[in-house]
Amino acid sequence: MGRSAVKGDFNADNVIDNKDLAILRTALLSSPKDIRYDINGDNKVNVNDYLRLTKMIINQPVTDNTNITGAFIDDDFRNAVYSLINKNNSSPILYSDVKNIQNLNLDSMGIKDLNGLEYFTSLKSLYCSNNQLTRLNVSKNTALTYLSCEKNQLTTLYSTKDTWNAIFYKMQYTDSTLGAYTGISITIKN
Ligand SMILES: [Ca+2]
Ligand SMILES: [Ca+2]
Repeated sequence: MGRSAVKGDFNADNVIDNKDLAILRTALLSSPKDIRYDINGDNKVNVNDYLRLTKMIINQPVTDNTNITGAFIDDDFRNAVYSLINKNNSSPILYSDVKNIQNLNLDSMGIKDLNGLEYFTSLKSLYCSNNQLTRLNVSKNTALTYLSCEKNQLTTLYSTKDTWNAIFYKMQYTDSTLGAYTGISITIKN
């Protein structure tokens, strides 16, 4: 266990994330229990510390320096982002790397999951046709006005009211002449 100024940062890499949870999980299984793993300050090391650390990780405010690499669970999407931001794939992807990106062209890249897209908070147009997406969540991309996502296996689309009402977007799903979206479940989150 290293030293870090960040509470719960057991591997001392200055972020609290799933790696620290994994270390805590191991600590919970060992005996006697090391009091340094007492996250909630009750002088006991148990599942409540695991729950507290999980909550701390989820509730972390996103800043420019937030390391969002772990959000990109799809290798092809993550590699596309690396090439877009001109970083090599041993560097962390930070929120500041993607937050100002307005256009994303991900056509025909074999992508199965666009987790991580939620950090593209300035995104105006998204092209992600000809991939293997089964769900698409653009509910955090509130600047989005254009979406092209045909030729996937989409069954679920999450959007927001404002984005949904943007021209060139709703039209794709309501104009039956486009026809490709029969059976898709659309969830409007606000
Ligand atoms: Ca850590
Ligand atoms: Ca505790």
